Amino acid sequence: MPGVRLAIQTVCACVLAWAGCDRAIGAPADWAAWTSASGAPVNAVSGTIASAGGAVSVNYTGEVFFANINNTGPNYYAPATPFLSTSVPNAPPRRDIIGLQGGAGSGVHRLEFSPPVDDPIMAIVSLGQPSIQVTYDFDTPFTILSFGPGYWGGPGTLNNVGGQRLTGVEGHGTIRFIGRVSAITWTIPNAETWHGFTVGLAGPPCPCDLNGDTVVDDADFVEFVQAVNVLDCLDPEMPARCPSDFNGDSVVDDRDFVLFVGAYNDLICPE
Ligand SMILES: [Ca+2]
Ligand SMILES: [Ca+2]
Ligand SMILES: [Ca+2]
Repeated sequence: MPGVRLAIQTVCACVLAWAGCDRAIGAPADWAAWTSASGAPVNAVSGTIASAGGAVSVNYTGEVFFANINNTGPNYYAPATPFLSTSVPNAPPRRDIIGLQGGAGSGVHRLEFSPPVDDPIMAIVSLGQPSIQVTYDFDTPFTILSFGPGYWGGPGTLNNVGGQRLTGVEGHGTIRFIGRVSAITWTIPNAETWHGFTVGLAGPPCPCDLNGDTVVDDADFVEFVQAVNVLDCLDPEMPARCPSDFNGDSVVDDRDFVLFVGAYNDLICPE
């Protein structure tokens, strides 16, 4: 449908000019729901990540300063900015967080995923303080996706200092572990009160390819328009998991269209 493509591209150009946006983003990440805590004091927290590939059980064991589960407590993921990147367009939507102190004697902190997962992500709140740098010494390689000032202010810095070590100076942000993992462990050599985390799975890198043929073209646009007409992700008419909601706000509207046209202009999905 070359005529249709031309028409869409014309619209795209206008929307992109208006939005100042020329890059597609990843699909929304699926963040964990932490639902139970055990031990006195608490030393184990468990939950679930509802992902496109099915539910993943996630269990944390080790030192716990506090655990906010079942979406209770302050929203330490606000502002969302430090957690957002082209790979992760949405901050954790629940308030669930596992708070740590670390330090000598805090032992091994351990996360287990069942079944194993590829490239899990971790949102971190307040690693260190402006005058105290804190290190997470992981057994798994990672990359930093985003960081910046957050709930507890700044500077908000996260640094990958090599040796699978992450340092934070009042660091808020998101990191991604590399590879398939069933468990991640880390130690925290120096104590600080406090820093916390949750985990999740990033969405696919080419979310606008709704039919999965590695290009974003008119066939995807047809599916997208159908989703726009339904609008609400909770509407039973909407395809399961609402794949056209690219920004994860539970509706399919103009904001998603802006993201779609960026990917449509690119045509070929990133590797
Ligand atoms: Ca802190
Ligand atoms: Ca496609
Ligand atoms: Ca949306």
